Amino acid sequence: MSTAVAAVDLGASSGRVMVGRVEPDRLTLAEVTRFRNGAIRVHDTLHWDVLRLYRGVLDGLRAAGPGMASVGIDSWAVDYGLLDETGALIGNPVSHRDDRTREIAPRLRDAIGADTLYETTGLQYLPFNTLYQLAAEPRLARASTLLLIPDLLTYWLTGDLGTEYTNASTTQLLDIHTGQFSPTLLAHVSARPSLFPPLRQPGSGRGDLLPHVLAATGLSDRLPVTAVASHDTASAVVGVPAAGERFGYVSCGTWSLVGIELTAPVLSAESRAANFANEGGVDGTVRYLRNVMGLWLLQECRRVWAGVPLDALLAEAAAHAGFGAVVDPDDAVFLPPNEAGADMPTRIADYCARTGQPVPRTPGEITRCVVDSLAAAYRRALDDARRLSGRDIDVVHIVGGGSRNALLCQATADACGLPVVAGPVEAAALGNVLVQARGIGALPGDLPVLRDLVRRTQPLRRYRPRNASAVA
Ligand code: LFR
Repeated sequence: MSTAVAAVDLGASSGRVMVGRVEPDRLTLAEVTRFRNGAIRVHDTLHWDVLRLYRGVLDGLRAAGPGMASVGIDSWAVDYGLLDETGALIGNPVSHRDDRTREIAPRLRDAIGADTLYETTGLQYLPFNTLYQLAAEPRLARASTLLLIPDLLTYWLTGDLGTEYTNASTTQLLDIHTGQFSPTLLAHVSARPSLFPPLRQPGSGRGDLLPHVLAATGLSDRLPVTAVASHDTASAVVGVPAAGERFGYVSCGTWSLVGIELTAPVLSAESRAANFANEGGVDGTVRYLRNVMGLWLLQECRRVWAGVPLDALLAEAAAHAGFGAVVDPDDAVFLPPNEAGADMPTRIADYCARTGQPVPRTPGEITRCVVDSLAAAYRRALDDARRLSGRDIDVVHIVGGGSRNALLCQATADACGLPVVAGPVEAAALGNVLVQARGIGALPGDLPVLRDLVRRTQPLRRYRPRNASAVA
């Protein structure tokens, strides 16, 4: 018998609601709605339009129709909404690309001590981690409750106040040794210990849709929300179709999250220096990874080159093999959106000029530069992960939207000198579906079993390395 669940997967550039159908030997996914997302600048602040996202979720549940056994929500990490004591949202959530933490983040890191912070949380330094956002948060004194984005939407759907664990692990406020919020770190940002509602584990129930939500979605039966790995990257890692343990992954969307899966964190000084994060995964796993700026670079360029189709860009880029210029995609100059200053093509050209490289000018040249830069950054991250953890890998899995980009997949295989398996595109939604299905008892199995189902049922493409890397 097949079980159908609705997976809500929210990304920085789009949100979608998908219906997943699960049987012991079948796993299908159908998109029922897709809606645009993007940060909106109002005066000096970049906001998320979270009510619009909520509407997208309600429309999606209506389109999914009756017959769903459960709903699960995942989204990008670290960003949050604040509730006052009546449960009302205080203002719109602020995007992590807002520059409000630029000065306070390094100051707070140094005040706490970068080594203490790493030993306590195991997280990489990213100036937008929730810890730093709270240090820059003028609304905090008025707030009773903080909810990460999927938890905020869950609260609106069912009334449940909780903090899902995998997403909580990205806040840099969770103590990796106790698995609980660190009172000391909360005190550093003057946050009350009660600010975060209780932790929820992936697979646990989060209540049923409220009566007015059922009415708004045209549904009549009881419909439970199930906690998934609500950090989209954690869901995507569940959806990696790997066999065994010796694999690296690139969860490739707006961000690229590059790493390996471990059973215990790596908290060494070398690991901190390499800026690796030990994020929480399902079933006690550790997502040992580094953030690479990802397709954001190309997405921002494409907003400037409006109208040039991606296929045409990639074909032009392919013709520029050996163009030669690479940027460090993680340089802070690439983090903000175009609106904040120079547009992305200009920032990339300036970087190449500043570093004495050939300067890419045309969209094709710039696209080539971005693809090669990402492949080189993936190689560096995977080399570091192997070295720092002692875990070797035989294959790189690229999942998410970027797995469709054949030029990037081949460049990654070439740069890493390893075979690349590309797909599934919707790894996060599949991970979301699988954890829900398991949570409601419709699918037995541990992570390898879930991944085996993905591997047997989803279309995948393989790329062989062509020559041991010419890319630095
Ligand atoms: C990917 C992601 C990354 C996180 C970034 C910001 O969508 O969730 O894992 O570092 O967005 O939240």
